[in-house]
Amino acid sequence: NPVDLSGAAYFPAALDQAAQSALVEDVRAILRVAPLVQPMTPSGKPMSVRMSAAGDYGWVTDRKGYRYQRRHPDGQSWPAIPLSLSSLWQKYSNSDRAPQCCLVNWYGPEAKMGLHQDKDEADLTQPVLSISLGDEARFRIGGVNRSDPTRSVWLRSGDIVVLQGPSRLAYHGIDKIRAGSSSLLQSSGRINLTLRVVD
Ligand code: MD3
Ligand code: FE
Repeated sequence: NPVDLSGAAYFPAALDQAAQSALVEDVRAILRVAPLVQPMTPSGKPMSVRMSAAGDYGWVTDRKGYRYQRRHPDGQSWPAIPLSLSSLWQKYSNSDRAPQCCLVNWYGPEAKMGLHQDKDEADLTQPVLSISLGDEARFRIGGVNRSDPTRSVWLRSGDIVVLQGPSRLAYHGIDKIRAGSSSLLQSSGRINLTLRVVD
């Protein structure tokens, strides 16, 4: 059962090694259809995290702005969300909806993600489910105001976090990756998967 993490439900070590390896294979299959891209913020700065997605929608950002869209930047539809991931949504999310997006974030050793809120989804009462795979990452979560105090936790491979309730609008980010802390992936790096209801 979960640990309270600033209102989020944190399930450390929810996935065993076999489940983690199976998810990595599912991610590799997604990436064969929808390769990782280095997103550009609207201001023209490249993000250090590379991204792809599965499902009806992917989240993209470029000089035109950030948004959910039904196609990869290369033009193809996103691949379907694998059953392994929709099953985890069923088990952990407490949502009555099906996930419409599985965002794939890939972190190299130097990648990070600044403090931000997720509010591009139409219904912010729907949860977001996060799965961490590979190297450990220092995750920071605060409150609904950028200036609220934050706390940090190292997310490890196999951890699941369900963001719902007040935590759904909390500021959060990834400060750093502990490169080489996991041998799950072929190289050092981290994958974060987030399942979302978009519209
Ligand atoms: C708190 N991803 O994709 S996962 C993101 O590790 C994102 O890649 C981070 O922030 C990552 O938007 C953090 C944990 C997480 C995901 C979604 C949230 C925390 C959240 C949405 C609302 C509040
Ligand atoms: Fe986020």
